[in-house]
Amino acid sequence: LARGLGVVYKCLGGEGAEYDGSKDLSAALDRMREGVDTTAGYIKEQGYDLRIALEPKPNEPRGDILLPTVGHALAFIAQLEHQDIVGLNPETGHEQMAGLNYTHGIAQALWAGKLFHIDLNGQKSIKYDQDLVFGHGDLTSAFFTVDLLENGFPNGGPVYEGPRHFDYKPSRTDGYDGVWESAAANMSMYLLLKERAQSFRADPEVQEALAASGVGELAEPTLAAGESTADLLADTASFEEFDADAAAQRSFGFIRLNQLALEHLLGAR
Ligand SMILES: [Mn+2]
Repeated sequence: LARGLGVVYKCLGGEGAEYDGSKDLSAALDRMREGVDTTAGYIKEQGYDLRIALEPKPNEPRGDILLPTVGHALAFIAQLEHQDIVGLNPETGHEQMAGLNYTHGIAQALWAGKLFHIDLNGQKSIKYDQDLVFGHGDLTSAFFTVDLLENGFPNGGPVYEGPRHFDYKPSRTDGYDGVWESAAANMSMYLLLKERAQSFRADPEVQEALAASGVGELAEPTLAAGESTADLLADTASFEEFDADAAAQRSFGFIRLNQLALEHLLGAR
């Protein structure tokens, strides 16, 4: 399934099982690996400008789909011969059907250089695949998804440069006009959240709260440049003389930071 920008093959979203005794899971994974590698090898052999993006999903239509989440798919890709042209197309609702955090999922795919494409939509917790308009499910999660896609990680790092794509279904209760209106609603929600996320990042109070929460400190490596594990062991400040009580005095202010995010999301700032 060609989807533009060299991304193809929204695949393996339906292969699974109802009955564990009916499957040899090791052989099933071998066959999936063979299938993807054969296709990827053919793409290279023909010189096509195509890449493969796997779209994980935990269930539906099968009771248990193989490669149910972003994490499973990343581990599968690491076993491939042609892993350089195989990545992910994570869908908002699919991760949320597994009770997982979609923003965390795409963040790890981005960190691994595997976020080839995205399917944005809305889902209300663990149930059937709803494919609602983006933002019409978990709105707070949608805000942080757009914040990551548009503003990147707080301390820099890989940036998503692929299409902003929606995979939703118009509601059966809407008429033909509603099909177009709901398609526009996805784009409108994304642009509204983009404006809100930019307002969040630009707020000096947010910048100060991010610093107080130690978000910048996360970018500091454990070992300084040139420092060895022997140096670390010799440094008594990191264990023997570490003052746990003093460290426990620090308040990280995560709730204040989250409240600031929600106030920006609601347009109260
Ligand atoms: Mn999809």
